Amino acid sequence: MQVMSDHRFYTTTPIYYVNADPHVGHAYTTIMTDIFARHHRQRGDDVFFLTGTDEHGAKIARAAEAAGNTPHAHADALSAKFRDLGRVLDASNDFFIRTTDPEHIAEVQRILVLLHERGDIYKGSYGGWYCTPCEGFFVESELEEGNTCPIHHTPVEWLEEDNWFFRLSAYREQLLAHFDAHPGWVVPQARFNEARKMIELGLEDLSISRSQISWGVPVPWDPDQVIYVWVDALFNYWTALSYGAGDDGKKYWPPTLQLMAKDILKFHAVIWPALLLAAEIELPERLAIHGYVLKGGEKMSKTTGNLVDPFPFIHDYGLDALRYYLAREIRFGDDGTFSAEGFDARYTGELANELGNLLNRTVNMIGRYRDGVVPADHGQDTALGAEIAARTDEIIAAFDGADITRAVEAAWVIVRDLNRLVEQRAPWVLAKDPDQADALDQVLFSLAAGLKSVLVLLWPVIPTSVERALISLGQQPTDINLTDAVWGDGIAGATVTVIPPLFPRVEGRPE
Ligand code: ME8
Repeated sequence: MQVMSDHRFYTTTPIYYVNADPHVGHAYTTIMTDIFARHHRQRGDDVFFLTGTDEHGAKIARAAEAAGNTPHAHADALSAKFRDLGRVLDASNDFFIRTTDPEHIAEVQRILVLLHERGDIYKGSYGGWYCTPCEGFFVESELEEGNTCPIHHTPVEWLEEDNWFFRLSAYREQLLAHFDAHPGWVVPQARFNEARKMIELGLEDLSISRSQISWGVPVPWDPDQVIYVWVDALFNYWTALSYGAGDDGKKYWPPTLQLMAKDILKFHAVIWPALLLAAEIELPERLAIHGYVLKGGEKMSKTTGNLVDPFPFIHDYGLDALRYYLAREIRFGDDGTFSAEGFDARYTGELANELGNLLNRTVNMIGRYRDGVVPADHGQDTALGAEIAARTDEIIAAFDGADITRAVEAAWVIVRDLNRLVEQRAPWVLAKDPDQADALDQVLFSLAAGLKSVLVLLWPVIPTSVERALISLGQQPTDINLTDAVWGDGIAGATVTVIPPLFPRVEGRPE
């Protein structure tokens, strides 16, 4: 088992638009990224986890106007909501970037000047169908019936202006070569193929400035124009390190794993690497593209109005229930449905009945039969120890394959094995027969040891519950490292304490 490393791990969420309140879709990416970040910290990696808000562009300017506010004041208020959501979600991000940060603006301008000087930016005029919710152009063939956006299903607008252009088309060959040399750089494979196809079919140069809006980063050599919001936004992953990660922040470059949903695949898998190639900056190692959280069969979004507010679920069931449900229910990479019934079923059936009860029974039996002290190992359950080692390797491999759901499933196999152990060995029967004292010791040891291992493995997903449970098992839940998941480590002789249920019964549930 490889658990120590001297690797850096730089992971990012998209920076979210401040046009509307956060919803479960945003919570999903932030939680998944947090799970990766925590897992890598457990491996001893030097982790930097970045999230933040995307605050410029027509979409934000319009939202501010509709709210009767200035874009700046509007962005301040909404950005604070995203920052607060991160705190509520227990996101362990190391920095929160705002694209209105002066340091970000200065660095984006510096890079643009560089690209301009190198001849990668030129003046031209452009007419095209623009979707403001996407902040992107579409060609006619991509539109849906009635000139509507294929992502938002809302009308697009014809936009024509003199702009600055980035020679995206000039990077076609280099991009294809990068895809071919790095087959795992976009996962899952279907998204890799989709992005490669977009490049193969040909790329048009990209309009990277706007003259008709003023809410943005000014083009340094042409202050009548502002930089296209996506160019400004994409560079956040780079600029944040220059002022948000300490003096040697750039040691984290390039990003190890960038998460996002498939709606912004083209921006990240085509435009982003081309901009980096032009700026002669090393490309990210991997983009992990996840699916949509659906409600009623549709992507949850402001435009469709089918938003789920995460707060009532956190209030009623606790944060870890939300983290667990999203990681387990929605197969990472695929679309998945959020439903209050499904949420309740996983909470009650798995968290409360399988994990919570297991801890409760184990601690109670150690209390009753062994005065609250975990007995010594008699070496009869090495098969269970081997099973835990194998599952730990499986979890590491699942994370390396960007498959959070498989990692949770692998940990849950251990939870179920331990429940089976209780039923098969029936400690309450062994306790009645003094000749079975060693057998009782063994089962109580194995339950405590197995629980400790699986809790350590589940820590990235349900950190608060795991910390409480470890305390109940007489452990110190600081610096929870993957090496702590090794079978039997530091558990014999520990004094256990009964705690209130980890996942208490919930009466009623949010809609
Ligand atoms: O696109 N299911 O911001 P955004 C899953 N500012 N994930 C979802 C989701 C859903 N229903 N809804 C939102 C932007 N997300 C740009 C990004 S990055 C340089 C600029 C998540 O507020 C998912 O990660 O529209 C998606 O890609 C992102 O929020 C879009 O957030």
